[in-house]
Amino acid sequence: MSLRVPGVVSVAAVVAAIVASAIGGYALAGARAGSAGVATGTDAGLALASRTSLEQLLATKPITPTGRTKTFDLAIGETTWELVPGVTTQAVAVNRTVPGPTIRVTEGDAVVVNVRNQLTEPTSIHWHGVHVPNDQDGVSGVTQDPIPAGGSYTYRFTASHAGTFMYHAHGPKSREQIDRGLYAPLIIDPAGPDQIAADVEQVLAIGNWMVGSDMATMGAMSMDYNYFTMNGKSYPATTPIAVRQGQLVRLRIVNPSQTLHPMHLHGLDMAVVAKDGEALPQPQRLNTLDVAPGDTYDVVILASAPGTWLFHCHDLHHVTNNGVEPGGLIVPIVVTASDGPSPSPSASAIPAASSAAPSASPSLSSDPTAPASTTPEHTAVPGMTAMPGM
Ligand SMILES: [Cu+2]
Repeated sequence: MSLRVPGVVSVAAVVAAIVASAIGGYALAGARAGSAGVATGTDAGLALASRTSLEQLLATKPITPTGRTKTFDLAIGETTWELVPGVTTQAVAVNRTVPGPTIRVTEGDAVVVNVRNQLTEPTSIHWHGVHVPNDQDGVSGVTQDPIPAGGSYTYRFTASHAGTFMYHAHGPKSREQIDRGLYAPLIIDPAGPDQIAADVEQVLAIGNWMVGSDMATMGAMSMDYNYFTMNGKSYPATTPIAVRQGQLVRLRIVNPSQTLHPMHLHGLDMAVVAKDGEALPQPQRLNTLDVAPGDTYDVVILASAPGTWLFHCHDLHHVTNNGVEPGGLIVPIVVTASDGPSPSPSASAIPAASSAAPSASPSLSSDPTAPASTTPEHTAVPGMTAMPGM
């Protein structure tokens, strides 16, 4: 555009003002996103990346195969699941637990997952965030035929990169199946040392439920959720996280549910260190983290002050059980004074994830109640995992 024509100059000035306004708005949006932990730099929203820098950012990182194969057996079927004492529902569970057993492997491992569909409807499993061969991506009707009722499918992929991921239904009934519990964390540990070296680690998988509804017949847009769970349980049945003052706590949050959950921490701050498994270039300190559908986050908390600090969703509909507060997405974090008694095991959310996990077996199991089985050095356990020293 020419600046030699006065009329054009004034138009250009108006355009410049509009652009400046738009940039301001975008910067504001960036700041909001930043508050949710997704800022990627000090001037996120303003810096223009080059094609070269973007290609570098998105390049597939080479991985070194470990030479190990980890095999898991997942049996998908209906089971009666208790969300909170006295409230049960028919869940679509993996190995009869909600969430399903955490699959935990190391970057470069060969992963084999035998899925048996014991439902009366088709399904398939998607490895959310993992870079898998296209025909292993688990999308019914696109990358594979659905696994029919009574059928089986074996997925094979390499653990592509370290991070917090998940697996969930991706068949023709994925909405209902996920809402009824067909999801689980999938954690890939780095091949090298874990730089965060937290003292305590806890996986938290969020779920929304429509209890009392006939989910098979309700409209596709129904979002009448009335129970909300962390690792399959609604408060007060959620398991508190018990730590000692001064410990560093790593939370791996996965949200396979279909709504946003602004997770707020009382009394302490969190540092967001990774989103969708990808380490953020700059960890961000905050007290409320918007966890959108499909998101995973790694956050770190320094348990600097003793007390019972709530970690809860700030969409307050989500801290109710069928409309009654308090309930739903509340997890107490119990920090014991450094000179006080050790955290009580009964109040601890930190069962040691070890090869002694019940029913875990290094061999393939035909028992549908068994958690995912794998080799002894990495055993998946149902529901929560916590690995001191991770
Ligand atoms: Cu929420």
